[in-house]
Amino acid sequence: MSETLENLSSETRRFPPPADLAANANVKADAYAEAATDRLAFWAKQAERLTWAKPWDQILDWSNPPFAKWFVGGELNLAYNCVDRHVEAGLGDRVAIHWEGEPGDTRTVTYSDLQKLVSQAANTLLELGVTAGDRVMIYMPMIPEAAVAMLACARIGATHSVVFGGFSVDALATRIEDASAKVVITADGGYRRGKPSALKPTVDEAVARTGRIEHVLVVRRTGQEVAWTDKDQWWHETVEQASPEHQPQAFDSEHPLFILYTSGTTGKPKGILHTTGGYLTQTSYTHHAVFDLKPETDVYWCTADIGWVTGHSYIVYGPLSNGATQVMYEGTPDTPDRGRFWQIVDKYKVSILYTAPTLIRTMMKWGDDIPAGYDLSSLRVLGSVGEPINPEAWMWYRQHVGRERAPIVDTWWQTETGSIMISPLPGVTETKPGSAMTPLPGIGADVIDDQAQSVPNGGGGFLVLTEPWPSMLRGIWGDDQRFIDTYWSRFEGFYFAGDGAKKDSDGALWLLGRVDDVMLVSGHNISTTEVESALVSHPSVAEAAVVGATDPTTGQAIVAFTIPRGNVDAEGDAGEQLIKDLRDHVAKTLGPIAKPRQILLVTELPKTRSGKIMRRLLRDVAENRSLGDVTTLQDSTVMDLISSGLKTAK
Ligand code: 6R9
Repeated sequence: MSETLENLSSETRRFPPPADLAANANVKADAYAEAATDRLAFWAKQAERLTWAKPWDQILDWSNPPFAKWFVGGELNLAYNCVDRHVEAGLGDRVAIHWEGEPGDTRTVTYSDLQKLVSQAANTLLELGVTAGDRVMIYMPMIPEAAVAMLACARIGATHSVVFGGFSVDALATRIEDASAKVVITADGGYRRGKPSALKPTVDEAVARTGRIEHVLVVRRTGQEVAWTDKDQWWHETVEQASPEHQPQAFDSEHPLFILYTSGTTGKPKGILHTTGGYLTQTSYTHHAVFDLKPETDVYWCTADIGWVTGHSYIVYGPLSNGATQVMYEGTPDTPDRGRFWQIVDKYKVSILYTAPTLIRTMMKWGDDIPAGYDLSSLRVLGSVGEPINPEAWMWYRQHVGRERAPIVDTWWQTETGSIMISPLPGVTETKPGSAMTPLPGIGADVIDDQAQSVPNGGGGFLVLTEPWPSMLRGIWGDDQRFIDTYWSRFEGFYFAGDGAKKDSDGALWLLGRVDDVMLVSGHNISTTEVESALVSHPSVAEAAVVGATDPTTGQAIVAFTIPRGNVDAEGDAGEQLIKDLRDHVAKTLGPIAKPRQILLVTELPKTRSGKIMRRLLRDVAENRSLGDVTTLQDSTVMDLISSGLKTAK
């Protein structure tokens, strides 16, 4: 790969923070200076937001890089920090979770309720023979019991590993094996798209295949008929009958909290390991700082699934450690209709919304009139995570959801980083549509070239993290060498994130997508993100995914898969004209080098369960290959649609 990633687009719009928010912000500009003066003292101060049973002796032990230890010698219980201490502080009646089932059934879970449920689940796990250090798999729909299960594990020191409900038998069985788990917590099913969707049969098959699992705990959610073995126990017959008294025991700051698997591009999935004290310190601080959470008045809603790291850090650990009141939604955004998200915001008066670019682009595609039909005036901070957010999607979010008032925080981070690393602060940062802006206080990040030299402003290259951070992964489960090889070997002394990025003339950071996705066209490295953003900036386009396909003349050529907006005629001649207009539009916006060789109009794009576009599969289509691994695809029929569309387009 040659020196830099091409740096094509230019964006001049600027949005200062609202004055009232800035005046009352949880975190102000001085935090940057404070952290720069003494980074470790800054993190120690944030760790004091938590309740420790035993104070630490040392803030950071980095004597054996890349294996970090934070708050060495300290002891705490995470469930106590997320639940009991709020009850002890007299906040037991505060709502922790406003749960909204897809069919419209609801539950209200207070912090007192949560304390009872988590204690009961902890007692049940202990009765099933789970002890500190054991691994427990969680394969659940988005119901409060999913959060309860995670907290119950944390409470007794068991390490949880959540697998997206809906992943295949294969995916679940491999993860059970890799983690050598002994218990699975699941449900009969959950509701998706208006129908009960079964989970238990997948667990049954995976359990039969691995032979490792001793017990399966099953929540009854849908009431579907389920097969039963002597390993199975109903949640309502065990947990709900168990004693609600459980004394939490403190664990070492470096006690393993969870393993979360990320699908590598090749080979077996990586079990990313997170531990206790540093992880909670940074999730708690970043949730407080980036979303400006005021726990007494805000209603927070993160639309992620619990099976994604975003659900771990910003539904369970961050918000609950801060005593937040939050919404949790079980289902899909278009059930019973496309206004469902806005109806929920309106109903619960959500003030902080954290969602993903894929959803924002979907909402754009559905049309402006849908959010316009709801009262969204409660919203005061909007967050984005998961992919680069295209400037036009950012603007749409600002105008149609934030109604030109609410600041947007575009938060860059990874399963591996555990918490948000690069993001605006809503009361401090003047934002630019499409930029994640700057590293948070206490975080070291840079963009470097092939030679590991920091690029000047205006340059592009590889995003790296330059200092250890409290919620950093502690390794890959069972594979230290792979941990070193994957993240710490490409550039000496830096954590390599695998993302391309550029610094603009002010030094703000723009994420350009995974470096594996970068295209090499006639000797130029072009980022998929910039071409996609140029396409999305055309008024007829809702979403676009761009890949580089082998080309005899240019090495690689740009192939774009594009979803037109809902009101656009893309049939026959109109479609041909649109394709021509779009090719010209990209050439005009970014330069002729970025003009796509081919544009295909499609109705869907292949995405992971967390909403990331799977460009690898589109590359297979564009190069006429059979498809690679599709087990992490959200909807497996999408690829058939795209392949057949491609044939008619040729
Ligand atoms: C939290 C999460 C990590 C990868 C990451 C990057 C992409 C996430 C982003 C973003 C641009 C953002 N990513 N947030 N890219 N801007 N605000 O998504 O974790 O599922 O492990 O994915 O997602 O490519 O490297 P994970």
